[in-house]
Amino acid sequence: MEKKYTVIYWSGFYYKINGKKTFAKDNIFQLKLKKNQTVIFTKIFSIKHFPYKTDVAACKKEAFKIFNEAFRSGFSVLIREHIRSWDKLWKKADIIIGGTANLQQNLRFNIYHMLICGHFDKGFSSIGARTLSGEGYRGHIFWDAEIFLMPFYLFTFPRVAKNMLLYRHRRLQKARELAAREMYRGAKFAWESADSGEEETPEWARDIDGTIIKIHTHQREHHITADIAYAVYKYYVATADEEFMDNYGYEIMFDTARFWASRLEYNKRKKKYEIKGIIGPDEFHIKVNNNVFTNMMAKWNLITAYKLYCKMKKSGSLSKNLKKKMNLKDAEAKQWRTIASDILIHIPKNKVIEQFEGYFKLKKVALTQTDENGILLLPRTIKPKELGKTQIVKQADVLMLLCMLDDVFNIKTKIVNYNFYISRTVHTSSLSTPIHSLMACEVGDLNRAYSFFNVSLRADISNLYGNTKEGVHAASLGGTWQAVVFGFAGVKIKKENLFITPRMPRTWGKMIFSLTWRGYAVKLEVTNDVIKIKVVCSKQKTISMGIFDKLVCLKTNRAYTFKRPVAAYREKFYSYCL
Ligand code: IFM
Repeated sequence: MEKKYTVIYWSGFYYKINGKKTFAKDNIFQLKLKKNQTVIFTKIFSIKHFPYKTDVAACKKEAFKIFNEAFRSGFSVLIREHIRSWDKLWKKADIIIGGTANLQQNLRFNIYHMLICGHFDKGFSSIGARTLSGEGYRGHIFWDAEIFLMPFYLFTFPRVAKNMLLYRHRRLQKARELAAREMYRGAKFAWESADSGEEETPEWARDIDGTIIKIHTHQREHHITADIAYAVYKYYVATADEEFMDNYGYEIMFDTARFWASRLEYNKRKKKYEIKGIIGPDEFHIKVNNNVFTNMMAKWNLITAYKLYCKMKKSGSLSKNLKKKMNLKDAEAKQWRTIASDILIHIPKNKVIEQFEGYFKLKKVALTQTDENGILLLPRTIKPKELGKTQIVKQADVLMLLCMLDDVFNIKTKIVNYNFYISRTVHTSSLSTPIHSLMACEVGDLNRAYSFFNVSLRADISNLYGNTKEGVHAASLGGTWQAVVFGFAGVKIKKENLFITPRMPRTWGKMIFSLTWRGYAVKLEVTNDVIKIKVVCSKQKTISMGIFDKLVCLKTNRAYTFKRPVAAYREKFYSYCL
């Protein structure tokens, strides 16, 4: 294997007797001590990595400087700094819920795990499906990172969110190679990615019953490419970081659109573009045609790229460099729009959306048993390899779409689809319950929203999937946060404004939390009836916010209190509550 990094480790010991500090020259200590005398040993170490083949002597010197400063300053100074740093992190990330102590503790367990796995390393790394807490999935990075975890960072530490996207940008060239390898254009991101961005999905893995099966996700689960573009756009909306877009974001948006334009096949008979032989988020059904999630996300990717292209052109900010680098012409961008409007997508208004072509014809299995958390159980009579022939769904797929492209669908469509798919979904992936909790909030089924949330919240602290020893489930950490903030607190981005309309379980009383939005710190204290809000910023400004579904103008650094306006709505709302 190619060597890529130099890792330098420095460590040192000192001990204290009667307050006198002695730096150890060796690991063997010979001390003359009196009876009951106390000796305090302290070991301090530091680890730093450098690119391989850089001047090792210089690296050693640099690493030593960092270590030596820490070593000389002593443990008490280091621990004080450590506590101060943690205080700062919690100030931004904590969510205080007036529920039970247990709930608060479990939620902090989730947040803590996200705090320890976020990076600021300019895209050197991102976050694996089991973080660094275990060896599950070999540390590989999936869509879990951008779609499930990233929102937490985006609204607390946007630099980490940026880092995750830089990780993808640094591997864009590899993604182009992956596309070209399959005769596509643009960039196709690896389903499982690691250091180089190469496709790392193993050929074989264990199925849910423990049998070894062939894996197809790397060949067919293409939606990750649109998911990454989606995350880039969300980052842009929430931060307005033009510099990021100019240097990295637009390139990802355009290269992914280019991929979809080549991936979609034109069906002359149907006069439509389609995507065949795909795996959607529901991995029980492999090699399906026109999975609505994938088709819609491809369409979203193409249209958004087209709109951004036009916006840049109009404002004159489309850099010659980028155009030249990508050999991008107006005709190509127009073609994205044309293809997008002709993709085969059947979304009947207020009716159930078929997950993929032929799904409705599959065997309907009545799922009657639940576990102690209310999660539907797979009937023992069905073997994993037969699942593809049934309507049983592994994890949110159509509902994932309704959640991600929230503003495209009306509430009736959401309710109908929610009711249809919850009776068919067995949540064998930890990615499923948080999305169901969110969707249950959205359609007013607060009872189930709470049950799904409770499973997501306790996925690892209660080892609900039986495999926490392989590491915590990163997507579940981020998904739980989304269920709390986007679900129960009702935070939403609508037409580029931040809205908040809480719908919390009554036992929670109130929620206190902060969000970072376009450089502002938004401090919130909410109950179902009252929102207290203060937008903190170093400058005096006015910003628009959606409060209880109504857009209002707020002055920065001023505290506001809003009451839920319509009493009738309040009663209706409470009838849903726990
Ligand atoms: O990314 C997920 C996928 O959606 C379901 N199987 C596990 C992967 C890693 O968490």
